[in-house]
Amino acid sequence: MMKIKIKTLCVLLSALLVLAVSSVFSSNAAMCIYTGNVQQSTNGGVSLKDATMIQKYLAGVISLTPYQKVAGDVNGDLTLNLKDATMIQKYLASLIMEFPIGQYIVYCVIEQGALYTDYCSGAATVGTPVTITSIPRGGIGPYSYSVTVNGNPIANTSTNPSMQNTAVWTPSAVGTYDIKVVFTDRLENSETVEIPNYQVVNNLESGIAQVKDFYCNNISPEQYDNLTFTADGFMGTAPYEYQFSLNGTVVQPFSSKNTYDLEYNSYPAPMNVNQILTVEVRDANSTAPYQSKSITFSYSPRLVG
Ligand SMILES: [Ca+2]
Repeated sequence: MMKIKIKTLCVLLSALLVLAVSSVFSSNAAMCIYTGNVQQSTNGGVSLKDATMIQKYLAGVISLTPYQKVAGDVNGDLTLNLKDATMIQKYLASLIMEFPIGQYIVYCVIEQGALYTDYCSGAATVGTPVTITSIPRGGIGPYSYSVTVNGNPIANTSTNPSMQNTAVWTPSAVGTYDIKVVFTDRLENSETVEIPNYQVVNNLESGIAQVKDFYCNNISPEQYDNLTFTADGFMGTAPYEYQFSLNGTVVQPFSSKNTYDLEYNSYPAPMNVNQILTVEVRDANSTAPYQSKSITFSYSPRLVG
């Protein structure tokens, strides 16, 4: 017995995903996995052979690709076990009409998302715990994260790779560091993001406001991604005010708002050319010199898959 799903539905969903302008998903090559279709039959159908393949895999008789394992996890508990084989049998016997995970998974290729620290380069001092956050785009989660500094796994991370997208690193010496995160999705596809030349200093001048962090939600934007830049001030005297400039022109004057939203239709032309977004931070004593940080970014054409 084989149940064949309507493939056009999945194709349609893929197309809708492409049309949905979102910075969470990339439009690059939207793809589809038919759940239950462990044997990868081209019509996307599910048959008894799929349940049998899971059983053989569990018995160590055959191996399955990561793709096949995701397809076989029909109950969506992130593991492939006998429950999935049984559920496929129930589905074929029409005891259930659909799988808990749904009949298909639409996804895009894994891509660089965001990578940032709660102390930007030059704002971290020796002995300060620095939280490194990375956010992948695309792929199929959950993701695992391997975080290294100068090639060494972070000591206080209990497991590396870890399933947490944050890691805490406490620099013990002044210097320049390379922070690197490799994230891997359930299909075992990986992407690497990196902060090179991260500066750790001995101390900061406490009397004036400093930029504690400044980051963008997307480090490899495409044509129709909306971007959000976030900054935080510290030192000096709170509260802080923030002013944002794009390529030297003020686009958001000083205010308490610490984020700047760059809508995709406000991108400065042309594509693939470096743009510079600068934040200035001033504290309650605005006579103090403003501290500034910049992010250089560019955006590429959206490739419609
Ligand atoms: Ca499962």
